[in-house]
Amino acid sequence: MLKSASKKLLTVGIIASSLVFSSQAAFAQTTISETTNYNDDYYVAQPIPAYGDIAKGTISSPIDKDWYSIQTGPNDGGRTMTVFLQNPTDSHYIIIVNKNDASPVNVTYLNPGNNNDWVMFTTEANTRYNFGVIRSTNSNFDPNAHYYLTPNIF
Ligand SMILES: [Ca+2]
Ligand SMILES: [Ca+2]
Repeated sequence: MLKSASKKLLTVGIIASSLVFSSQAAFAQTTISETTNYNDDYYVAQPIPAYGDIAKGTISSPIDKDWYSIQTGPNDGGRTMTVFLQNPTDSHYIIIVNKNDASPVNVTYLNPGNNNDWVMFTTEANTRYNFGVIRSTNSNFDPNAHYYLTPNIF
């Protein structure tokens, strides 16, 4: 009786650890740090390697702009991309989105009125999406506090 109970526990334990391993593999995230001074416009955007990766940077002056980009693949047409910007507590930065050579993108704001900015739009295949992080008008900025920008696709 005792033997079969511990066998069962062992089995549950193995399943639980394989779930942990597989979810870690599925959600592995790379964090890239901004390349200081060379990211102030969309045409020098810093590539984010993969959906779910995190770009980490700072707004270092009132007019600092930080651009990042991600490239969609041939099968990504008609999907939904979200871009989440986690801001420092006392600073409100916003996301600007355009595509390729500054073509406009219609975005929906998912978190209006809150400090973190979060946008959503429908993707086209084989397209470079550019994300600018800028200080919102009249917002404080903190050159020592990081923001974290994450694009995801669904
Ligand atoms: Ca910066
Ligand atoms: Ca910059």
